[in-house]
Amino acid sequence: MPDAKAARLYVNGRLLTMSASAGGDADDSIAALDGQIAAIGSHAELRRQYPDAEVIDLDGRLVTPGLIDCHTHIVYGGDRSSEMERRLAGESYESIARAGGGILSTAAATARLDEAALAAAALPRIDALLADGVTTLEIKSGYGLTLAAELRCLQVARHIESLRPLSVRTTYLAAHVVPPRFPGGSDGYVESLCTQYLAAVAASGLAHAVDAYCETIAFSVAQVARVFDCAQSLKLPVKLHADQLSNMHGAALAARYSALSADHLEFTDQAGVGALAEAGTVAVLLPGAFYFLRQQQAPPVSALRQAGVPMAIATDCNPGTSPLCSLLTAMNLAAVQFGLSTAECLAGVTREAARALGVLADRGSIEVGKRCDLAIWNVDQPSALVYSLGSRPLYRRVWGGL
Ligand code: DI6
Ligand code: FE
Repeated sequence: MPDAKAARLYVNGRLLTMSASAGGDADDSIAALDGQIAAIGSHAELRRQYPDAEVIDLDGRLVTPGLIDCHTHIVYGGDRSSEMERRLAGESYESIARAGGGILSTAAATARLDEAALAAAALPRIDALLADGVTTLEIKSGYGLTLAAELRCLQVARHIESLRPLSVRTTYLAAHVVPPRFPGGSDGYVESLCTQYLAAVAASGLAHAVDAYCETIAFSVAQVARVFDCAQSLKLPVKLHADQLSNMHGAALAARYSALSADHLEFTDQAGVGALAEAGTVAVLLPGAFYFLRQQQAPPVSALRQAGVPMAIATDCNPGTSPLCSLLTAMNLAAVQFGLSTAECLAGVTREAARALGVLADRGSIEVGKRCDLAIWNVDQPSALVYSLGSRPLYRRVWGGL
């Protein structure tokens, strides 16, 4: 095993730092020490500063921050490919969900797997993301219908960090689906979330944030507000599945709670965009779900851009609406379907994705003092990462300096 404490120099790269401060023109090298970026400078400079360092020559390759997938539901059991056939035959996502398919069918399959089997099911999907240069991954629970099952999924998500060289940020997707025959229905379920489950998850230390699904087929604004009040009293930051299938005014709701992010936003109106801008909440665009559901109305990208709302892009990897395990593909979909520029796409999977997770202070750009998480690419120019589909351009990934 290489020693993370020893200095390593990544030299002769073309650095796309994604940082606000412009670096020197001659900066082509990065010194990694103790998992962090200790210095950025010219090859000669850094050799002088770190004469004993191991040197890795990048031969002029493009270097970006390691990619960050800031919205996934990647830990689950089962297979819903048959649902795709039903949808191709004309059934809607909502009607399948109402008939007990959808999230509930994944929940049933998830309940049948123990921790080892859940991790084994998730790993191929995670490995696909690693092959795209992902170094930080958000994973939501939400397919467990009991508190115990939710904690199990969060535990598995955390355990992924010991199985792969990767940082995981976990989110308790508290209000995702109402367990069947729950006493008191959805209100009863929200009551249990607020009086028991959220406190238990907070005490477990297994969640970095709390999420909810605000939709006609899921939870109402009033119900989500209750969950968010409770999360905030437990000092857990919130984020929201907002305005994906209808305008529930979810963006404004997320903004009201200073959410880290509001995700989807296909039906968000101008007032919602203004609220996000005011709150500094990140808009997380999920073009895989838009594509897979064959939606017609794209999120209000020009309005978001004009209002200065930061935009991130994620896979939303989930078995029902976005079976997508490629963040590079998500960038392409965001460019082609939503009209993001290639620069916006690249910021969306690095700096803005870090902002959406509340971890911008230590990752998301190549800057001294941040984690040394890098993706090194076999491409001539950054736009090539957005342009092609399925070309596997990653040369090498660096996580924590190694
Ligand atoms: N995230 C979700 O939680 C839902 N859609 C989305 O983008 C439903 C996922 C599912 O059908 O399993
Ligand atoms: Fe989602």
